[in-house]
Amino acid sequence: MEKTFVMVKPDGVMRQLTGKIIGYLEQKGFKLVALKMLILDQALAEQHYAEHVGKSFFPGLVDFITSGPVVAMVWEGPGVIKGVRELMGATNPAEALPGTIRGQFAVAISRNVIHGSDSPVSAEREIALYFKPEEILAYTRPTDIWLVE
Ligand code: IDP
Ligand code: MG
Repeated sequence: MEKTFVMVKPDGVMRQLTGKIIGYLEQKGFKLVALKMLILDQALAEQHYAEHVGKSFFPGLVDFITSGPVVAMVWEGPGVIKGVRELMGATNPAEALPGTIRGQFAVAISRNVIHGSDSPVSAEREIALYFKPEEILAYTRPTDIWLVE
């Protein structure tokens, strides 16, 4: 089954939005299969955001993402990679549609509360950055028969 990497960023944790964000993905029907709380060090932050090295916002982004705890997760479900991106809303919360996580909970691009992998290649890379294979759980929910054909 398709998997993606999702992270509640330090602003989301500090603003006590973790439960709401997890609840939002749970209500949709996606399955939480791995979760940990951690504070990123410089090296992990630079690896996580490797594609943005050299951009003007990169130093600020690394400072921010290492500034407090994050909640790192793996979510599973049909179309979960694109599905989570759509539920997150646009990168800039000013452009995120009402009803999306960023549309509801954020106003600034540098404080947009959630990260989600943007492609299958990113998902695989990001999951491996944060989780060992044995930390990703396989289980059946009683609701699976009502959610997945
Ligand atoms: P994404 O999080 O929607 O995938 P990316 O383009 O991958 O967006 O950028 C990673 C993160 O870097 C964004 O979530 C945002 O927090 C931050 N960011 C992106 N563009 C800017 C910018 O122009 N100024 C400040 N921060 C930015
Ligand atoms: Mg991105």
